[in-house]
Amino acid sequence: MSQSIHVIGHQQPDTDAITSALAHARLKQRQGVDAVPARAGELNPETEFVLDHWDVAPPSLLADATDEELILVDHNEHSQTVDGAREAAVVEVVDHHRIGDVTTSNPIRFRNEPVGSTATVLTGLFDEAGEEIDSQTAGLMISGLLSDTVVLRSPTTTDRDRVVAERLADIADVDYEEYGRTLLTQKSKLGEKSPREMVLGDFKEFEFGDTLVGIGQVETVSPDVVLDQRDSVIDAMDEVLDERSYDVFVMLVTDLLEEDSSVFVAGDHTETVAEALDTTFEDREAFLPGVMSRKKQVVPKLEEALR
Ligand SMILES: [Mn+2]
Repeated sequence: MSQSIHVIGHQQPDTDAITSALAHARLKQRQGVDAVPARAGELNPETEFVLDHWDVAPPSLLADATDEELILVDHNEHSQTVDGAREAAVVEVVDHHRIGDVTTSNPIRFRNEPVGSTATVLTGLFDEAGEEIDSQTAGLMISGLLSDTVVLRSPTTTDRDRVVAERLADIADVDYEEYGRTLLTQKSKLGEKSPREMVLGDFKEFEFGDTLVGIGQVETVSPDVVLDQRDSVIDAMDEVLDERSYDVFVMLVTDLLEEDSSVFVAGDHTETVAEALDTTFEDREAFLPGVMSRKKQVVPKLEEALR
């Protein structure tokens, strides 16, 4: 095949998915690989801010990956890949999530590490390749790292993330606390979003055995903007659950300053979800003290309970 390899993150891309596609494509290009960054969906306001800030053009949209060659970053399960990925050849994976169901016909490079962001993993790949990280690339990667770890506050944050953050901030010449606070504000721009857009903004789909599960998350410094319209948000969840035939739909509203979450539920398994998350739903809403991470504090518990 003579076509370019697409480096692409998950659907409903977040900042780490986009900046990792950009940074890893740069690394591959320096190694002589014909790789181009791509995206599987629209940019969120935080990511738009990041690309604007670092003066980087957004990756182009790949609407259908059929017959393409793909490097997956920031995900490795089919329920989250670009459309057509089942008919594509996955030639490499760089990720920091649970191992999903992507299979290949040939051996590939598969790099997965339990750290706070794909950017952290990628920094290691630059080092191993002996490639220098320029300040713009460091700016992209520190953005993914700070966004995913909620400025190193999320329980997903590891010591390595802290070391890498210091180093990338140094190369990019930013104060990461200050820059991180700006990112949080951008992430919280919910004002102009409809309930449906809130529900689908940062959204992931999982297959736990035969159970199809959607888990959305809004991370914000002003959770009341969402909680005040809870009835419309839950209506939007019911609508999406119907359209996509989910068995369970859970949505976290994470308060980035208080470091806790409220959760809404839709579907048939409220009792199971309540038990898994060690909470009680009242009128389809519950409170999860200390919960900030979908990946670490919610997905494993739901998987165990629903599979
Ligand atoms: Mn990530």
